[in-house]
Amino acid sequence: MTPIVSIIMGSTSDLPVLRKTADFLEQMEIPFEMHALSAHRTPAAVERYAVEAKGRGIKVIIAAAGMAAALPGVIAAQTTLPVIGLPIASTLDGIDALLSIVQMPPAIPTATVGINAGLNAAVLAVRILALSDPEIEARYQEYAKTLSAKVEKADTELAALSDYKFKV
Ligand code: RP5
Repeated sequence: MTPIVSIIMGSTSDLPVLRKTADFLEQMEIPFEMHALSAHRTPAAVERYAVEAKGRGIKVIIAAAGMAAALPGVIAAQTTLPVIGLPIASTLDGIDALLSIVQMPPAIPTATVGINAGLNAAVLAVRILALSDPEIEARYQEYAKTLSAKVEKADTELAALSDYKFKV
């Protein structure tokens, strides 16, 4: 199937975080691709990738990088696709990457998720896709229900351990 989400990482050392991203996209039955490209080490390949992504049918880009994380911004500068920036805690607990990704100049935004928030990057991509695809929307709604069910179950278990029960 033609991928509609593209996961790009600055280095394969970022892969452990991106596994959560890939797992959720798989769970939502979203065709995706993964590549390692670096804004600093392979700038020409990043440019080629960013310019061609939309024409290949990609609808959302998830770009992960650590340190002076230029990758999401450099891609966002060369495409009109939504780019989700995922800061990786490689050095300085990821604060360096977070600020590099989130502090984009006016008119070139990246939708930045939290440090190492691989799942959130995937969920945001799915929400964007769900806007124009009722089947993805339905699958996402089912997933969202499981989240409520989990908290309700945890709450019931907590209530069993104490006299206090929060009532709404
Ligand atoms: C960034 O530098 C990568 O995204 C990675 O988080 C970090 C370190 O890369 P490696 O030296 O592990 O390849 O560009």
